[in-house]
Amino acid sequence: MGAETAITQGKPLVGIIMGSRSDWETMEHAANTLAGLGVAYETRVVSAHRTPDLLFRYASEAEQRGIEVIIAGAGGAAHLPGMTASKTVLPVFGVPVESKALKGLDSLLSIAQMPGGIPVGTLAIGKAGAINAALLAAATLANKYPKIREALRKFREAQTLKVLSVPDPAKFVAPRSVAAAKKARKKGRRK
Ligand code: RP5
Repeated sequence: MGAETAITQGKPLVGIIMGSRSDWETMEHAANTLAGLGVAYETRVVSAHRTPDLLFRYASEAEQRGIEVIIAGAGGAAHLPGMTASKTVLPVFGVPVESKALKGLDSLLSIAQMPGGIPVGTLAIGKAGAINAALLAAATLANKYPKIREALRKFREAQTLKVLSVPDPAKFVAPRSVAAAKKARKKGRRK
């Protein structure tokens, strides 16, 4: 984690919440992205339908606890981001988790179609949305924290270099997994 700063060691600035433990597979990409940028965050399961009192408490207390941006992921009837936004003036970014029945289209529309007056910044369905929610959260914080802006610039530079380093996909050799390398070594010893 190149961008480790005093901010990382401090209190969480971003609250990552999700409607169910089953959303973690998607939402961990938001957490990993923030960690890579050195932004302190917390993660919680907060369900709009199964734990509505916890949702109200989390959203209404987040600002006074020092949280500055909330990322909320949910799937299906995804009311968590919108209900969270209704109880706080902090920026809320919603991540539509891919649902089994409708592939996340239900989640996307539930999160995006907010009534005028209560905004939720809605991202793409699934992993891309989780990553981008974290990047947008960091960009929001970067207005106040120069170290986060710097970390974002470095992230972009590294991303560009990674793409430019493989101009011809036909010549790209994927790094071998540890398991595959061990297997190949064993096979070699047997000969
Ligand atoms: C939503 O229902 C959650 O956000 C999750 O995406 C979906 C399914 O939840 P589980 O039944 O897997 O707990 O509230």
